[in-house]
Amino acid sequence: VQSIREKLLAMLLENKDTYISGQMISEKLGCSRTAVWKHISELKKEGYEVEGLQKRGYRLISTPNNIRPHDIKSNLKTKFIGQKIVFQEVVTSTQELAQKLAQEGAKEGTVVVAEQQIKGRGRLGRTWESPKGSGIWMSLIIRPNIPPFQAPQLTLLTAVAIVQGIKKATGISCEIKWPNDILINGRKIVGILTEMQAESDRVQSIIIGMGMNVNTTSFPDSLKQKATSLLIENDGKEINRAQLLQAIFEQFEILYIEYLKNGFEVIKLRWESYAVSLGKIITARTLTGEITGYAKGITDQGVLLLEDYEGKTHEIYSADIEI
Ligand code: BT5
Repeated sequence: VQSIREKLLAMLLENKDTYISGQMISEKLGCSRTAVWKHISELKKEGYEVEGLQKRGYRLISTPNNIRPHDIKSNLKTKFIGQKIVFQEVVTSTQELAQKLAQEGAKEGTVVVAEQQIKGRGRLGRTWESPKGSGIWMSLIIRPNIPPFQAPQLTLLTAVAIVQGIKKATGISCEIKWPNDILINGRKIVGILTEMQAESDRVQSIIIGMGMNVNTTSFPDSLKQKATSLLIENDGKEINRAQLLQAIFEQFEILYIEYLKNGFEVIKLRWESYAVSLGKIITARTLTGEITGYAKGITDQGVLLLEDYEGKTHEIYSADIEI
């Protein structure tokens, strides 16, 4: 259910090029004109520029770069992905909060979004830099009816959704590095962290964490060589984060429904078309050691196939890849 604020924003966005009268808004929203005026004042406080003319009504001039639930949900064209958003200014990790909500029964498609993470995490206990305001730090809860061994497919599906969402919202092309990185010109722009709660034969919930450097202008020294942001790759032009999120949710939902209906095949083809690591000699660092070889492809489960110099093919379930 949309809140009044979401409905109001959706109306203003739809009528960006004209004025919409206070009378019309109050009729459509079913609230008084004073209430409309109050909601508009609230939006202005958040940084929305709204022009109000006596006889003509209201017109939206510009939107701030906020990612509050109503910023994301107004005009969001999905059925369930992102339709419930839990927003926090600061969290330890959106993964932690999402896990808690999932255990408490949160619906599929619920998203946790934060402006800042104090303890953002990567794989294997690594740190994920999540400074305030510039990025998108979020976790999505899904509940697919699949066996646990297929869960890695969801990381790959997410990567495809993000690449397509970024393209739709900004026109920028990205590449995927198996299993969980999205790169531009060889530098990391997005990291994905998939965590699962499961019984032996059935997934209960999968929490997909996504960390995206959107309007980041600079990185700590340790990341300067390996990280970049959409803003940096967009000639310094700021990206609207709410619109980017909408595009990613919409792409995710389309792919996810396709996946549940017809399996991994179509997703796999898309993934391969965006992958940088396939068909090359790469080194995979796993917990048990290092293997260098030719990256032949991925299996239907999303496992990487690496052929070493002796012609033996290894199945790599999780690793860091060096190209
Ligand atoms: C990842 O791990 O790439 C998964 C990152 C997932 C982050 C999201 S944010 C929302 C949700 N909540 C969380 O707490 N986490 C998820 P991994 O492949 O292990 O890569 C981690 C490595 O990436 C670090 O060791 C750094 O080298 C590098 N790194 C850290 N912060 C970065 C950043 N902001 N941009 C690019 N690279 C970064």
